[in-house]
Amino acid sequence: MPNDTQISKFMSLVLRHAPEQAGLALDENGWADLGTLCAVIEQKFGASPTDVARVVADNPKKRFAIEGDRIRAVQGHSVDIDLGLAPSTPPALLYHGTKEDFLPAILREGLTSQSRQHVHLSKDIATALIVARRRKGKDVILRIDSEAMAGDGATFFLSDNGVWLTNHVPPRYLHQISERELP
Ligand code: HQG
Repeated sequence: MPNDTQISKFMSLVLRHAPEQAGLALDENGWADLGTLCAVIEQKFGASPTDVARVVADNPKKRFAIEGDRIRAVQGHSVDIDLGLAPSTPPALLYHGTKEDFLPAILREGLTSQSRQHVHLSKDIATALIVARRRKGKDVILRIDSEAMAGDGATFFLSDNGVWLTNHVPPRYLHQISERELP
């Protein structure tokens, strides 16, 4: 029985960062041929197209979308693609989970997209904490005054799986949430 997590991680790798590792070509909106991907996954993991469909449907973060004979990751890319998302008005406040080690640089430069195409922001503190906990070290949660940012002309996008995306969050919109305010 193929391991769904391994398949999902491989799909994230090739659909977000390194399509060439599966012999895939992404179009300008990030779509890849589903049949080609399934053939590679069958060879690598012994998993069938039905298994791939299950990984997509059951993915806890709904990371992938299938449309007809094509598939893409709904966010998180480092390769230069355009998700084609329409700008969206964010809630008044958004959150970003990170680590204490990154804080001096973040407070100096703001949140920058690093290797990804966008800065990723969460709709609530609980989600931001999950993002922060992916890495070792002391968690830091930043609150973003997204209403003021949008008012000043910044553009926000909402990915198909509920992640808020923007290009850069300047330091003046950031506020560190104190430990006693954390759940
Ligand atoms: C930090 C997962 C220094 C930033 C999650 C973060 C998310 C800075 C790291 C998605 C900085 C980048 C994205 C600056 C930002 N100086 N460090 N100026 N600005 N950083 O992985 O937000 O499971 O690219 O705080 O759930 O951690 O992949 O971004 O710690 O939605 O679907 O640089 O990845 O989703 O790390 O996570 P990442 P992220 P998936």
